[in-house]
Amino acid sequence: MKIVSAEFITSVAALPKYKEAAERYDCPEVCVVGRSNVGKSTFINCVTGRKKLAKASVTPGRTRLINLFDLNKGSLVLADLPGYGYAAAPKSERAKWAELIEGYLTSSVKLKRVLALVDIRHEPTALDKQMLKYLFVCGLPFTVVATKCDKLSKSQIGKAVQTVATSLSVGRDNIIVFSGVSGEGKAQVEELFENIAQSE
Ligand SMILES: Nc1nc2c(ncn2[C@@H]2O[C@H](COP(=O)(O)OP(=O)(O)O)[C@@H](O)[C@H]2O)c(=O)[nH]1
Ligand SMILES: [Mg+2]
Repeated sequence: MKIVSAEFITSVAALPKYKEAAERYDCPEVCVVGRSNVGKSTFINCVTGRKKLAKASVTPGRTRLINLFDLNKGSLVLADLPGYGYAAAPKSERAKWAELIEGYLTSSVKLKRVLALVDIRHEPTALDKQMLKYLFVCGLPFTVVATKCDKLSKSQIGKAVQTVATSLSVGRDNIIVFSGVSGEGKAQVEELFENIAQSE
């Protein structure tokens, strides 16, 4: 699915507000999770072709909200979730984010796929592994997006993908190698969105 239109719907800071917002649309939903600074906003901007749709920031941990975007006028909703693992955040705040993310993941009836972003350059973090385990336990379909691949050479990418696959116990075919800079992997994401949008 080529994304020909992408529009910001709303930002919500709490689950009841999310549910209220979700009642107003009737299409499958895909969400983006990952630690703060992994490249979630950049991913959304690249995939939608709109450079400033999701705010990509140099200061990590700024997104404390679920941001909802409409793709192709009611074909698909994309949810940008708050990043986890921002160490500088106060513990109470981190707990609040975890509650929001977990609440969303377990109660969104429209959610059809979770895109779990990891940095291809690094071994997935303990929190990445925890997230993947959580998705698995909840029975939520997910695809791993290994991002920032423009930072590695071709041969390094092959090795790095294997590391990610092993570390997260997922098959290589469930990993999309992606770069928000070069656009690598964008076609695969479009194909995925197409399948999800048509599954309704
Ligand atoms: N080279 C490169 N940098 C990226 C990529 N994706 C994100 N970044 C950079 O990583 C930082 C965090 O990105 P952002 O999208 O704000 O991450 P978020 O916190 O997960 O939303 C920014 O400085 C981005 O420019 C990528 O694919 N390649
Ligand atoms: Mg962001």
